[in-house]
Amino acid sequence: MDFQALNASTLGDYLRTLPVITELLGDMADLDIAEVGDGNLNYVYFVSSRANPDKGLVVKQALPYMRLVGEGWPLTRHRSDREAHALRRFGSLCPQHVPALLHFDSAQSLIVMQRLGEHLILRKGLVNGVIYPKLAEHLAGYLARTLFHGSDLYLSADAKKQAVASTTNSELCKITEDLVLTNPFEDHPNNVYNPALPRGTVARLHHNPALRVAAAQMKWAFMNQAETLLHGDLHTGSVMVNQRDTYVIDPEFACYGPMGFDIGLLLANFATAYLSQDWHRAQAGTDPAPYQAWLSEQISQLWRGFSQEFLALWGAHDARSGGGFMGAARDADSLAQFRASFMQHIFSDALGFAGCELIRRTLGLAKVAEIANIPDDAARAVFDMRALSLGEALLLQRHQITDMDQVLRLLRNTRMPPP
Ligand code: SR1
Ligand code: MG
Repeated sequence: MDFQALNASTLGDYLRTLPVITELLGDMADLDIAEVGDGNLNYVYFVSSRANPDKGLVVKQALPYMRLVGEGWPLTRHRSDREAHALRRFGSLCPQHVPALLHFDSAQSLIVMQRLGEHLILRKGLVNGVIYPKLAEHLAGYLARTLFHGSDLYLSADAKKQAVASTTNSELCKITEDLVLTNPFEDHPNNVYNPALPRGTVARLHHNPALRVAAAQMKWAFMNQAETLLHGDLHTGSVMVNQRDTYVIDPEFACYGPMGFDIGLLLANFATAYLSQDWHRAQAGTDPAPYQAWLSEQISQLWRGFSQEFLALWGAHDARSGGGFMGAARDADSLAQFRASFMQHIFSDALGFAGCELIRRTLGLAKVAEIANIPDDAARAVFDMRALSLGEALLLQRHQITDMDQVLRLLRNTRMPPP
């Protein structure tokens, strides 16, 4: 069948042709189909049978353009192949944190996956001040397992090179290279920002040579450090949660890149959740401090849990394989030094990418709801300025900061930068 852009009215007939879906939903006569996507790129549907409403699934289709902008920003549908591949790969490494892929049709760029009916997008939960007891532990485990197993620390040199070649995702990488790592640092027509932001603040950032150099260094790292298979867009809108479970969704940006990228994006999005609490808790008439303390603890635990599990996977793999990356004849001191420098390298990259993410979510095209939804421009500008200030500090100080306590101090002390 030639590619067809489906919609809530035509999707049912397509699904009825698939025995696997009939088996999953049971009665296909009367389907309840609703388009629910609020992402920037694709269309997403919830589908269930009215006869068995408790059984549902999610259908995601990539159309040949970017949803946020429309046909004026064409995109190939290749991203759907990349997403299906990444769902399989990450699902095999962390089945408890990745929705099951139930059906993939490359010709229709259409993925059917497990419906997480009892889970909410993490970003929304954080805006509402909800505590998720296992969140940091789960995300740390997901990061350690996915980032370790895609790398040369685990794969054979040949398998790793094959993996790099077969996961090329140039079109979505280009979006990241432009929208995250270039345009927000220059005066560019893609940028959209709050009219209440002082022009002087924006101009100062755009004309700060040290910041421009740092952003260019992060872009270079993203484009050239093919360290592991990344999720590639791991913000809090790519995570679904409830009190028990944590799922990482939407890996269409998956590509080989620096390990610090996924960690840095998450860190930045926890930071915007933290900074915007002053607004959201004030709206709810409650004190932001306890929830900010919980968010700080998540950030600490995320890094601590990630490092511990990553190093444990590394040690266990070396022991099993009788050598590992440094070879069998390595001595304990050089191995310890290599591991420590390796973790510090991931950490500084993560801070640099977190800085880029904070700046691009403020000056670039795509926003974060916890700040963008503050309705009053002047009130929102306060939080925009804090995000910029923290982003700048993380980018510029990424090589001097050696632990997460320093990051949390910066976060706590983030104030508006001078205009
Ligand atoms: C214009 S939309 C581009 C952004 O949406 C995706 O979720 C990624 O974050 C990307 O940078
Ligand atoms: Mg997404």
